Amino acid sequence: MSFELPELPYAYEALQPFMSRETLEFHHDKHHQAYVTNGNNLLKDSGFEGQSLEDVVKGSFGKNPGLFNNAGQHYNHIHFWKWMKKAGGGNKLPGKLQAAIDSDLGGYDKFRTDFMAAGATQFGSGWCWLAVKGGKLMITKTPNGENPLVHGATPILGCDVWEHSYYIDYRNARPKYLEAFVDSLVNWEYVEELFEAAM
Ligand code: MN3
Repeated sequence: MSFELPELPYAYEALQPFMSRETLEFHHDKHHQAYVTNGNNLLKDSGFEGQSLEDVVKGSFGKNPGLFNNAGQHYNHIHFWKWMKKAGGGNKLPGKLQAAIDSDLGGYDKFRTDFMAAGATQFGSGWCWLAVKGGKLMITKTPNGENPLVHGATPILGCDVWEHSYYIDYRNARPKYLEAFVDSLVNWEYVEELFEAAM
């Protein structure tokens, strides 16, 4: 099995004005493609050939940093494209997910504040996450290409806070980008799908 760049699930203009065509062209066509290309080169003779992407990510963590960084970022970005949609975001969540956010995270408004704070306080490159661990929702953040999979949790929503994800549209204003992501881009139906699969 080798890594392959998936097509974006929408047109390059679909997320405007919150995320521009130019950002998606660089982020998907250049950055994600580089993780795929480098990951495939590093997969050769690594001992991880033929494993699923999730198993490569979990197995290479702490053992093969070059492969891990690229496989981790490939996994993260496959989902990142699907975590967004045109006219997404906001507080209209599917019922089961809403109930879990109420019981585990203190409700939608607190989730929104805490998720954005996790992204804003991740020092340098990384991701903020909504994940499931032990049947409960949690908010967390990770550096670089790391994700909750390597910490025994299942990511169900993640926001890329590497500068390549927001600098063209928001310059240094990471909090504004996080606000746009949560309020106007999140594909809650996909988050619910992953939530149900993780429970
Ligand atoms: Mn990225």
